[in-house]
Amino acid sequence: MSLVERVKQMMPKSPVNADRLVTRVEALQRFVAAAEGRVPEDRLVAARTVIDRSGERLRLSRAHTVVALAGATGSGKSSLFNAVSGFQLSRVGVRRPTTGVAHACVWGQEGAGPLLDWLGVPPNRRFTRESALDGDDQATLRGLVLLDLPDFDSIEDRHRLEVDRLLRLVDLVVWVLDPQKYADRVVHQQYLSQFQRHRDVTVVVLNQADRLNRTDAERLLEDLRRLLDNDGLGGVPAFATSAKGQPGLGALRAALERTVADRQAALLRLNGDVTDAVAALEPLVVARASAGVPQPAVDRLSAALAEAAGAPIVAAATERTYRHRATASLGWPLLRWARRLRPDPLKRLHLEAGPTARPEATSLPESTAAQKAAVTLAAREVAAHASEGLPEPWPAAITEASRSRVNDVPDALDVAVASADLGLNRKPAWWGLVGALQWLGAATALVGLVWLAGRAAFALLGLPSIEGPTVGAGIPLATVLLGGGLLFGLLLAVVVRPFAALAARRARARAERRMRTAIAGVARTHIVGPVEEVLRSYDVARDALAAAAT
Ligand SMILES: Nc1nc2c(ncn2[C@@H]2O[C@H](COP(=O)(O)OP(=O)(O)OP(=O)(O)O)[C@@H](O)[C@H]2O)c(=O)[nH]1
Ligand SMILES: [Mg+2]
Repeated sequence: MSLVERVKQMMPKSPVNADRLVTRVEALQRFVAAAEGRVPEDRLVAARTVIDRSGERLRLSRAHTVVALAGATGSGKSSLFNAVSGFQLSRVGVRRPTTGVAHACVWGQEGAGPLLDWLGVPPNRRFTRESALDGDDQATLRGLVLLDLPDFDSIEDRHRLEVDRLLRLVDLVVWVLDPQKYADRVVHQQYLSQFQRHRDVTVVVLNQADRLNRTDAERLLEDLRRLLDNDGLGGVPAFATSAKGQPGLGALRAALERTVADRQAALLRLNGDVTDAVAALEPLVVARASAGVPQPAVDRLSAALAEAAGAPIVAAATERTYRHRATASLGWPLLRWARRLRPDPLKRLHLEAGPTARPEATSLPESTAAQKAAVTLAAREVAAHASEGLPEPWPAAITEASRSRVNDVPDALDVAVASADLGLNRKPAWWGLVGALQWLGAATALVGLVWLAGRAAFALLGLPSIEGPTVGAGIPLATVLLGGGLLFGLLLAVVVRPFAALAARRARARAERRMRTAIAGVARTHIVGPVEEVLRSYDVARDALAAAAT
C-alpha cells in the first residue's frame, strides 16, 4: 500500500457539500435572528462569529486550503515548514521562542492575497512556492497555504493570542508534538481536546522522531494515540515525522497532498464550527414546540382587566341611564321636564350614549389596588402557561414581554371602555309609540280640563251653562275626558315600567358585552400578543436550530 493510500485510510471523512453548509449557516443565522433580544447576547456570540467567519472564508477562496503547523516552542514547526517548502523561509532558532509572527507559504494558485489579508499574515512573511524553477515538482501541493505559527505555550502573551486567533480561522491544523512534550497536559487540555468537533481537519505528528529508535518511536506513538483518545480525538491521523532524518516528511506531505486534492478542509472546518455552535445553543431549545397561551387564561386576564377598567360600573350606569331616559320619554308628559333636570348617570361619568368621542375626558373611577393585583396575577398566569416546558432563558423573556406594555394598559382600558358603543344613542321605536299615546292621553285630559274650566267660568259669570253630553250614569263627557286622560297616562306609565326595566337590563348586558370585547382586545395587544411573539420567536429558533443541526 502506498503512503498516500495509507494516509487516505487514516483520514476517512464524509464529504461536506458546500450548498449544504451554506444552508446550515443560514439556519444558524435564522436562529440568531429569532433569539436576539430574547436570549442574553453572550450566548449568541459564538454563533455570530461562526456565521461571519464562514461567510468570509467561503467568499474569499475555495481554491486554497489553509493548513497551520501548531505546537509548543521548539517542537519543530519552523523546521517542518522549511522542510516542506524546501527553503529556509522561517527562522529556526536555538533561543526560544523563535517564531513570533505567523509565516505563510503559498503553493501556486493566484489570488491568495485577500485570504492572507484576512488571516492577518504580514506581507513580508508571505512566500510563494512553485516558481518557474520547480516546474511540476510541487504541483501536488498547488492550492496549499501553509502557516508556521508561533508557539502556543509561549511565555509571550502575544504569541498565544496570535495562535488562538489563527486556530479559529485555518482549515486544517497539524499539531506538531515532540518526544519530550507530547504528553504535556496543557497541550491536551487547552488545545487538542478543544478540537473534538474538528477531528476531520486535525492531523497530529510526533516530530523529531529521528532522535528515537524505531521501537521507542512506536511506543511513543502508541502512547500518543491513547492520549488522543482521551482528548476525544481517537482515530485522527497521527504519525512520526522528522525535519532532519528518518522517518522524514513522507506521511506529512501525503496528508497535505490529500487535503489539498480533496478541497474539503475549509468546508469540513466550517462544518465543524457550525456543529460546535449548534451544540452550544442546544440547551436553549427543547424538542417540542411551545404550547401557546390557553384561552381560559386569556379569558381570566380579560375579566380582571374588565374589572379594573370599571366595565361593571359603566354597565350599571348604562342600565340606570336607560331607565332614566325611558322614564323621561314614557312618563306623563307634563312631568317629564322634572326628569330632564337630573343629568343621566352616564353623563356623570362623562360618557356618551354611543362611542365617546374624547376617551381621555371620561371620569371613570381609578382601579383599586385589589383590581390591579388581580390583573398582575392574571398576566403572570398567562406568562406561566406560555413558559411551560420551555428552557431558560425563555420563561424570563416571556415574563418580560408580558410586562413590556404594562404602563400603557390603563390608558388603553379607558379608551376601550369609552370607545365601546353603549348602544343608547338611538331611541327604541316603541318609546315613540308610547310617548305618542301619552300625549294623546294628556291632550284628552286637557280637552276635558278646558271644557270643565269653561263651564266653571260660565257659572261664575252667571252665564247660562251649556249642558254638554253625558256618559253612562250622567257623568259629563268633560269629566270623563279629564279623568280618563289622566288615568290612561298613569296606567300607561305603570304598564310600560317593567318593559323598560327589562330593556334596561338588556342594554346593560349589551354594553357590558361590547366593553368586554374591546377589553379583550387590550389583553391581546398589550399582554398576550407580546407573549405570543416570544413564543413565535422560540418556535422559529427551535426549527432553525434543528435545520442547522443536520
Ligand atoms: N533532531 C531534530 N531536531 C529538530 C527537528 N525539528 C526541529 N529540530 C530542532 O529543534 C529546534 C527547534 O526547532 P524550530 O523549528 O525552531 O521549532 P519551532 O517549533 O518553530 O519553535 P518556536 O518557533 O519557538 O515555536 C531547532 O534547534 C531545530 O533544529 C527534527 O525533526 N529533528
Ligand atoms: Mg518556529
